[in-house]
Order: sequence, then C-alpha cells, then structure tokens
Amino acid sequence: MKEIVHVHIGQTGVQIASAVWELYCLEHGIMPNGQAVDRPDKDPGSSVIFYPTGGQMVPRAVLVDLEPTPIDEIRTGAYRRLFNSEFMLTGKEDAASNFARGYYTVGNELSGLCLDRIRKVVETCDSLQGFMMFRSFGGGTGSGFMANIVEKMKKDYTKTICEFSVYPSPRVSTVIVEPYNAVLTTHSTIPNVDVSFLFDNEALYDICARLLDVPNPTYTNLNRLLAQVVSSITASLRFEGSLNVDLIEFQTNLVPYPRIHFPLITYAPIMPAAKASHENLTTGHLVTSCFDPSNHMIKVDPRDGKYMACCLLFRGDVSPNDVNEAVARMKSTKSIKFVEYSPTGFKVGLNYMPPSYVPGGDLARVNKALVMLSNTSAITPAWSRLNNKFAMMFKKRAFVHHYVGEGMEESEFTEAQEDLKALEHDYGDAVN
Ligand SMILES: Nc1nc2c(ncn2[C@@H]2O[C@H](COP(=O)(O)OP(=O)(O)OP(=O)(O)O)[C@@H](O)[C@H]2O)c(=O)[nH]1
Ligand SMILES: [Mg+2]
Repeated sequence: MKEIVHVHIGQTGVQIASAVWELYCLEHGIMPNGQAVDRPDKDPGSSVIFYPTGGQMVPRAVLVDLEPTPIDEIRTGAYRRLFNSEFMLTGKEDAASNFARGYYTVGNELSGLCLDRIRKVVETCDSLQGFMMFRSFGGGTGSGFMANIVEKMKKDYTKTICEFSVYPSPRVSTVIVEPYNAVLTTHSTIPNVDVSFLFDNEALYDICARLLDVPNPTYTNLNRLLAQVVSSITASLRFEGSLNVDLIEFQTNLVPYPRIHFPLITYAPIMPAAKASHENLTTGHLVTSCFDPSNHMIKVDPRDGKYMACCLLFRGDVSPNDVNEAVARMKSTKSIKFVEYSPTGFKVGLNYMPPSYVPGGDLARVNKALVMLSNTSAITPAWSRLNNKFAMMFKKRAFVHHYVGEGMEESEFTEAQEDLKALEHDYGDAVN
C-alpha cells in the first residue's frame, strides 16, 4: 500500500481536517482515541493514511496554523488523542488575511519547523505516493503560508502534490482582499502543485440549503460535505475495488497540460438523511446528477465549455455493466462536448466500499456514490470573476500598502495579474 500524507493549513485546512478525519475514522473502524476496533492487519488500506504506534492508529497528517484557535479546538475536542501532538503546529498570530504575512514575515518563521514535521511524517511511510494539502485561497495563512511551504516541498520531494482549496465565493466572502490572496497564491503555487480541486463556499452553501434541507449551514455542514468528496477520491487508494485509480493516474488522466490542473468536482447522491429509504438510487441516476450544474462544487455551467478529461469514481454497490450503459448514454448526449483530442474522455474507477454515514450528519445513508472529476474549460468564468475583482481593487492600488509593508514588491501584483490572465487564455487554447 502506498501512503499519502495530508497537510492541513490555516483555519479552513484545520477545520476540514476535523471533518475528514472523523469520516476516515468511521470508515476504518478507528475510535476517536486512535484505537482500532479490529486488528489493523484486517484493514491494510488504513495504513495508507494512518500509521500504527503504541497500540493506536495515528493520522499521517500535519496540521498547521499561524494562530492557535482552530488547532486548540482539536487539542481539546473529542479527537484530541487521535493526532500526534508533535504534528500539530501553531504560531502566536495569524497572517491577518494577508498573503504577504503568510508568505514572507509571520509565515516564514514557522515554515522550517513545518517542513521538518512533514519530513517526519514522510519518514513513517514505506512508499510515499504523494501529498494532499487543504487550505483556503482567501486567508493569509491558506494563501501565503501554503505558497511558501509548497514551493519548498516541490524541491524536496518528487511525489504528486494535490490540493483541496476553498475558492473565494462570488458572494459569500468574509474577507475583502480575498481576490488579491487568491490570485497571488495561484500565481505562486501553479508550478508547484500537480492537481488542484477547488470548492466554492457559495456552491456548498447552496447545495446544503437546496438539496440537504439545511437553510443556514455552518462550516461544519460544508466541511462534512466536502469530507465525503475527499473520502471518495481517496477510497480507491484505501479499499479494494475492481478498477482502482491511484494519485498518479488521476494526474495522468486529468491534466493534459501542466497549468490546466483545476478539475471541477461533482458528487452524487446529495440527499438529506430523512429521504434515504424512499429513494431507489440507480447508477444511471448518479451519472446524470453529476452532470447537473446544481451538484457542482463550484459555480460554473459545464455547458459553457468543453471537457478535456473526466474521471468517474464510483463506490459501493455498482456493477460494471450499469456503469458502461450509463457512460454510453452520457457520451451520446449532445450538450456534453469533449475536445477533439480526447474523444473517449471517460476514466472510470470502481471501488467496493460504500460511503459511510456520519451520525448526526446531513447526508443520507446510501449504498453507492459517485464523484466526478472533470477538467473542463467551463471553469474559465470562475477565473475571470476573480481576475476582474482583482483588477478593480488593484487599479486603485487599494489595500496594496498592507502587502508592501510585509515585504512584497508591487511588481508581484502585476506579475500575478498577468499570469492569471494568461491562465484564462491557456484554457481557451487547450480546447480550441
Ligand atoms: N469551507 C470552509 N471555508 C472556510 C472555513 N473557515 C474559513 N473559511 C473560508 O476561508 C476564508 C478565510 O480563510 P481562513 O482559512 O479562515 O484563513 P487562514 O488560512 O486561517 O488565514 P489567516 O487567518 O488570514 O491567517 C473565507 O472565505 C472563509 O469563508 C471552513 O471551515 N470551511
Ligand atoms: Mg486564520
């Protein structure tokens, strides 16, 4: 089994860790104190993400935040004995929503220690497959510190680096300078990250309100939904299946050009806990739902673009015949356009392990699920939205002095702006 190391950065990264590791523990029969219900050798897949020590299973994970509050919640919460305290790092003050503080000043002080702890977790692995990083684009730590760390990790390791990032929502945003942070971090991380999965909080809020009957979702609601997606992506690395897809295969299939590495995520079924027993869920229904924009984790319309690649990762009670039929039906749908150089386009993964139900969670208990990862130019408007917001503020040089005061040159803003404009064009070139 090839291991993966999770790295959770800033408030978003750390709070997502709570949801993701709660789910991983449920899936692998590990109690909040790290004790396995069964002997670990009965579940070899657990070693992909946990390592055994002193009679308990410990996450192969580093949690780091420049301020203590989010990690202190874990240190005092139900899962306080699960994580190795050495792998939970906190500083004294946050990056105050400022990329430059996360990258240069405050962040740079903690980066050496953080890389050392990542190295220690890597040393628990026999055959490292790659890293999964979690953070927001909008926070100073998520944007700046992540950029700092990942730049150094790229020099130290040759393994795949995937990221799960919260993209600033068009409307639901708590930080004015998020477009700056998002553009600066994308410019800085794009050469160092292999695959980036983006989640837009507004899309997640909408899904909770419309599909899950949670009209006023909290971060916990959003993060639990997000955790099911993450789990479905890593399920094929942890559980048996007839067609398992590993990290390198994701990268090979999803990323036709190095910079075009931001697949769109959709998940199905998204239905409330109360509805489960009334629904007869078919494989065809899962596939159709995944092409429905209302299940997208980022606000874009797939009909606006062309697909370059599409991975369908099924889990649970799904037969290859049903999958073939459903995929053939989708291929003949006129509204789904693929680029000419990728006419077949679909990569399928089949894993036997159904999703786990989280007690008290919003999602229904189901026997099958599908996560679709599609590289499509329909994501371009999401970049344009961000670039326009950046341009509006930068034209007036609004808030720029906060960044310059933390050691950044104004020219970095211009470079980042040009790079992200170029990304919009790259998408156009990739599909035409
Ligand atoms: N999905 C989700 N989004 C979050 C969560 N916490 C914060 N956000 C979003 O993340 C952005 C703010 O970034 P944070 O992650 O709080 O910032 P940080 O990385 O800790 O950086 P600083 O606090 O500025 O040092 C805003 O867009 C929030 O809406 C969370 O638990 N889940
Ligand atoms: Mg913070």
